[in-house]
This record gives sequence, C-alpha cells and structure tokens, in this order.
Amino acid sequence: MQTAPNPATETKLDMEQLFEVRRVLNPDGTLVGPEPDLTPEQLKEVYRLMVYLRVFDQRCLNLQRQGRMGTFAPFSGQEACQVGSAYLLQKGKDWIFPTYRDHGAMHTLGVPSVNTLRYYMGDEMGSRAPEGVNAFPISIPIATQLVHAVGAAWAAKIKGEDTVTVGYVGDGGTSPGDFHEAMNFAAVYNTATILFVQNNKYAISTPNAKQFKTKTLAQRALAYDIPGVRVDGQDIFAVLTVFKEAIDRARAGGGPTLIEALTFRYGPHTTSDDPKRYRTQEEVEAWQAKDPIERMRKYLVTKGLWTDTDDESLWNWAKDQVNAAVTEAESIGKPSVDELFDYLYAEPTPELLRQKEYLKKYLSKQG
Ligand SMILES: Cc1ncc(C[n+]2csc(CCOP(=O)(O)OP(=O)(O)O)c2C)c(N)n1
Repeated sequence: MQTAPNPATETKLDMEQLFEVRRVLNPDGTLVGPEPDLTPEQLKEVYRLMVYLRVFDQRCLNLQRQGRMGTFAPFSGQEACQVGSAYLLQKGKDWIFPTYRDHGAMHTLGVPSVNTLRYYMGDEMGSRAPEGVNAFPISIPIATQLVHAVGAAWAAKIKGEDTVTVGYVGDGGTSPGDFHEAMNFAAVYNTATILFVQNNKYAISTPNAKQFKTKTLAQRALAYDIPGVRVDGQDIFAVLTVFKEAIDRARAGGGPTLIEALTFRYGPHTTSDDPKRYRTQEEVEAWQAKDPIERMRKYLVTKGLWTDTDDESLWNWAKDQVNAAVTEAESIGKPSVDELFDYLYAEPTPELLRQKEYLKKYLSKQG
C-alpha cells in the first residue's frame, strides 16, 4: 500500500532564506538599504535615546551592586530594539505591553526614568505612567502581556479606533501557551498588534537550541497565517523600517505582524545571575563588535551630522540626566504599608485586610 506524502516531513522549505534577516545599516555604518524616512534632527534624537539608555542601564547595574536598588534586568546591547520598536508609535494613542527588560522602549514612549528607578527600588508607584503615556506596567510573568496586547487592540477595534499595540517578549517567552494564544487570537480577529520577539539567544541560561527546534522564530507566523519578519536587532534603521511597515499595515486594518529581532544582551539576565557560567567571552565580544550605538555613530559621522565633540557632550549630558533622575528617585519617600494592599481590588478582601493589619503590627513592634 502506498502512503500519502506527509507535508510536515516532506516540505524542504529553507526557513532561513524565506525569513531572511532584514538589514539596512552594516556594522561599519555603511548602508545596504534605504534609510528610514527621518529628518536629521530625528536621526540624532534616535541616537541620543540609545546613548542615554546605555548610560541609564549601566547606572542601574551599579546602583544594584551598591545596594541602592533591587534586582534589575539590564538591556545593554538591545538599544536598537528598544528605541526602534517604540519611536514611531503615536504617543497618547498606541500602547506598549513591556517585559521587565523593556524600560528602554518605555522611556522612548515617554515613561520618565524616575518611574523605572522607583519601580526597581521597590516602589510600585513607579509603574504608574504619566497621563497620555500608554505603557502598561512591566510584566514579570513571561508572555502574559502578549494576550493583553491583543486584547487591547481588539477592544480598540470594537470601538472603531485605529490604535496599534505592541506586545514585547523574549525568545524564551515564545514557548508558553500565552504566546500561541495571542498569535491565534490576533490572527483570527485581525487585531492591530505587533508581537515583538527580542531573540537575545538565551532565556536566563537556556540557549535557543534548547528552547525551540525551528531555524527561526519568525516562521511561526506561517502557522497563524500572518506576516512574519526577521530583522537584525543591532541595526536601528532596519528595526525602524520593519516597525514602520507593521505599524502602517496594522493601522490600515491589515492585522498583526510577528517580528523577530536577532539581538544580544551584554550583561546578565538579571543582577542575580552570572552569565560566564553559560556563555563564552568570545560570543559576547562577537556581538559587541556589532554594537547598535557604535554603528549609528559611524553613520552619523559619515553623513556629516555628528562630530567627536558632539559625542563627548552627549555622553556627559546623559550622565548628568541620569544622575538627576537618581537623585530625584532617592529623594522620594518609601511607600506606605497601605500602598502594598490598596490597589489590587476596589474593595479589599477580608484576607487582605487581615494581612495589612498583621504587617502594620509587626512593623510597629520592630520599631
Ligand atoms: C510564566 C513564567 N514562567 C517562568 C518565569 C521565570 N522566568 C523569568 S525570566 C525567564 C526567561 C525569559 O527569557 P526570554 O523570554 O528569552 O526573555 P529575556 O529575559 O531574555 O529578555 C523565566 C523562565 C516567569 N517569569 N514567568
């Protein structure tokens, strides 16, 4: 008896070719594709944001080491993904749903650094973005925020609004069911959602090879019949370009896009792990040679838009700005005990009230 061919095993599509990595700016700062449609001022703003975020990130690591901040998740190396994914969104209209590593995107959208510092210093009030800055609080559970991003886009669609939402996730976050549920729902209801995977190669210490079998993550879009894109995540121009395409399509009613950016975090997963135990120095250095900030600096210099003096002033300016934000955050008093309990439900449950009284008594006994 003849068996029918099985497409799942017979298909020999080259997924890496099908989902070829989009690139505009080479590591040496030369162009290989059309630049995004930005004015010289906007180009400099994008660069300024990336530099600022690098300085901020490094400072947060130091604050944690000095015992002035709790556990922190650094994103140095991922600045092009952070800035490029949020820069073209419409402020006050579009929404982002970030992970614990996306404070760079939050800042790009308008969340002040003081908020991020307060959050990581243990004050939940840091999660409250200013009015008109549409950033959801950081999600610690991985992939849950994708479902929220799709839900928000669906709600906007029902209301007849052309709002776009971006759900952020890492490579590890593509394994939980929430990722697939979000993809399916976004596809079926054709929501204006961008599902943005920053594939930084490791989920804490788990490498890609132990996380998924497919050659790419972008190809998962095929299963849901939505566009899937792979992009060089160290190339700010390419990230801006693929986001422009996805945002325009979503806003025009064209539905969701899955974007996989190939990127790398230079530092630890969080301040509580040691990356030397699961990756080599050579790997880190190979990625540092493709640095997104250095790449854009070279481009700006070649274009005649930037000088060494400009660069020195920018790094100094960023340090001053970050210092001012740290001073401000540290001058804000500690949150009260009530704040730990008061915002989960409109009416507190008897159990929460009991816990609150218990904690207050305990703390007053401790003096
Ligand atoms: C639902 C859930 N399961 C497990 C964890 C524990 N955890 C925290 S971070 C992490 C790895 C996430 O890696 P990835 O999605 O690649 O994002 P990255 O941290 O690299 O940005 C895990 C498993 C969690 N926070 N939430």
